[in-house]
Amino acid sequence: MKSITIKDIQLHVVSLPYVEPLRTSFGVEPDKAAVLVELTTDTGVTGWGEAPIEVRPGYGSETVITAMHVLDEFIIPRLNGQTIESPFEVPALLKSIRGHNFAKCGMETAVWDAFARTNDMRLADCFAAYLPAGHESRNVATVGVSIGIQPTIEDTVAIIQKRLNQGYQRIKLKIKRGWDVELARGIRAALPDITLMLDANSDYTLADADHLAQLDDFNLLMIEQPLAYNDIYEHSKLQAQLKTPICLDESVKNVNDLKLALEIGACKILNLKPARVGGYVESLKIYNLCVETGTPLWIGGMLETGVGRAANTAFASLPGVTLPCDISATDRYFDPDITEPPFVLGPDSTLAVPDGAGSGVEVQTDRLADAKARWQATYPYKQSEAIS
Ligand code: OSB
Ligand code: MG
Repeated sequence: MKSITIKDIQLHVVSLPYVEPLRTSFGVEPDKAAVLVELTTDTGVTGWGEAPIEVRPGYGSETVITAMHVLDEFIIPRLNGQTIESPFEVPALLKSIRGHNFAKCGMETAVWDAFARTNDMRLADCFAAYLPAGHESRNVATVGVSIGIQPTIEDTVAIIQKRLNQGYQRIKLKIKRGWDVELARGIRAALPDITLMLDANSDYTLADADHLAQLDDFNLLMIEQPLAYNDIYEHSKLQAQLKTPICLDESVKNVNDLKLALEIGACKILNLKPARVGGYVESLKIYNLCVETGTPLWIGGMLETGVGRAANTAFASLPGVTLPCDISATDRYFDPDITEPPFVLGPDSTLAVPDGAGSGVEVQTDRLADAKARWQATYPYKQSEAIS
């Protein structure tokens, strides 16, 4: 494969209005925020990446401002001017920077995109080139939809019905303390046969084990991240008391976290968010571990713009991703998104991998400018004032 030499890296902070915000156990953000990384090579090829950051340190510890700081002052200087033979060199170049996985993922994704475009390959085929034979892209990703906390069970049934009518075949509901067992009972009474899972975003403690065990009655595909965002140990104690498989999200930050979790029985399924683990190089290591251990794997989402969604869809098209992913069609998130073409839900709850080289989507300059202006206008220096 042809190497790339990085000539320039630009950052863009954007804000987009959500078609429908997502309320989780830790709150709701009214707008989508992201830091986009635009990389240009010495041959004039452009690659894009997204750090799908949030304004507050709610899901992870990073925020828009920490990502800007670390990208600008530490990550970009280590990559600018470098000649890269393979995207696998990026984590090594960033080794002296600890943490900040979302920021690193934004940078690494831009490298992958520029690398794939330089080699006139789709990103999906570029990922597969670093996997054992037989792991070629299926050209589609099987997806579901994540539904936020609603005011009532009736409202929840109505929105699930709308998503089923649109063609989504796997429903994930956000839960929190006090909004769990009765919710599951109500949904199962109305919709006994749907493929249903719950995501707690770390709202419970091990003392809630008996309460959570009541969820075993509702034929759930899995329960995602019931306990602390930084815990693996107590999840193993909880899994021993539940029939419902636990899926880890927040607490798996690298391949070794997953090795530990599997060895002690802390989860049976993994939600892999490439941003959470620092990018697609670490994601490929995790993918291989899941294949070797027979661990069901799916790709999670952070309500990405089209930039992050395209890269995640490419990864989700690999055959070792065995369960439906949290990557929904563009119209579930933004109208319009900043990239073209949009992702449209296809047959059997799938999104197609675009045909074009790299991520296969193109950032629209006018919409990027609007989204940057929106960030400037919406968020004052003290960003918490804008969301509290
Ligand atoms: O826990 O999976 C989560 C969004 C923001 C923060 C955390 C989570 C989510 C999602 C979004 O569930 C899924 C999507 O991108 O559609
Ligand atoms: Mg989750």
